[in-house]
Amino acid sequence: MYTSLDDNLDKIVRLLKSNKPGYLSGEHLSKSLGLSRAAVWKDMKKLKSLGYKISSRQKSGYKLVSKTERMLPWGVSDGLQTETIGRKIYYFDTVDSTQNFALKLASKPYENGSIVIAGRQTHGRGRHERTWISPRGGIWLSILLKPNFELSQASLFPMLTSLALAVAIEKTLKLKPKLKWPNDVMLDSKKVAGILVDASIESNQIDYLVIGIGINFRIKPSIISKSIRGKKSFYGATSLVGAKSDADPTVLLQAFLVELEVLYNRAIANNLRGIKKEWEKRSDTIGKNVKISTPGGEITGKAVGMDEDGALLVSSKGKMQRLLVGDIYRQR
Ligand code: BTX
Repeated sequence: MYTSLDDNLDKIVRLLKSNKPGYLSGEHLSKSLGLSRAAVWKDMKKLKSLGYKISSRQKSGYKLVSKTERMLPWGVSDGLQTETIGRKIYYFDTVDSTQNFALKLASKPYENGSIVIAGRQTHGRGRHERTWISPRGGIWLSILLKPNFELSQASLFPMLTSLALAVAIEKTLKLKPKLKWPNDVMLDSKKVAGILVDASIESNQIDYLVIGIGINFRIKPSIISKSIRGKKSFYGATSLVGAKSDADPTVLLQAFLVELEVLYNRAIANNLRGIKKEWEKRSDTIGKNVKISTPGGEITGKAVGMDEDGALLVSSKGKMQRLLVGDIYRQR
């Protein structure tokens, strides 16, 4: 695991970057960092194994040729314009589920806003303990928040998160994703990202929330469809960018964290006006005839809108139903 507190690696990358395109001598690096030459060499080896291309020459030292695609903590925090979200970043090259690790962090102090990122997950989770396929090339992350909210506001978070992600995708990749209630981000009618919110409640207040976001950034959709074909909840997966695109996942991630913090602060200030409208504008659900599986049974009707808590309003058999949880199995 790497964290944003892994000082040496962060400092070496900064020094190499600031000296681009020249070489930095091992001696200069070891003096600036207060490390032995052998320790610098070891850290260089570590950085190379993390995907940084570093050229080393015996007489000249080290030169950064290109940065890594991995969303390492110091790369994500470099230039990140947020105050709370992402203040502390944990990165795993491989982990069972970022959600599980973030849930463990929840009991510790000073972790409000911490994020956990993984290069790949072996046991990624969707809602209701479904499997979330998380190969390399995706953005798999969890965000820990400790908001002072009432329980009834928990349903806001899938809405805020999916909206923030859609806006960030629009801004950074110039794509037009659609939102499917309650938590899917779609491209070409296929799922490109999913959101999961685990909440811990104490006496009707939210104690903490862990928001899990899975984004198929640069993956082969066939890997996903092969693994889950035939499941009722699967309606096709797609990737935001193709294998040959040079789009940088860190740019999208940073933009997303900024948008999310803006919306989160608006929710804290109870200024939700406009958010519902922004979500509905991108919605692929509103106005459609839908079939929804809910804990109370199946509902068929027309999705007419969403309320400010993120609940879906469905007109069914002459009655208006307000749904806080559910899965849409058909919409047309
Ligand atoms: P969901 O219940 O809405 O969607 C899960 C369903 O989506 C699966 O049953 C399957 O049909 C389909 N699916 C699985 N993997 C993919 C994929 N990569 N792309 C498209 N469709 C897929 C959505 O739950 C919540 C996903 C949250 C994932 C994040 S990743 C970081 C964090 N850690 C973790 O374990 N989960 C969250």
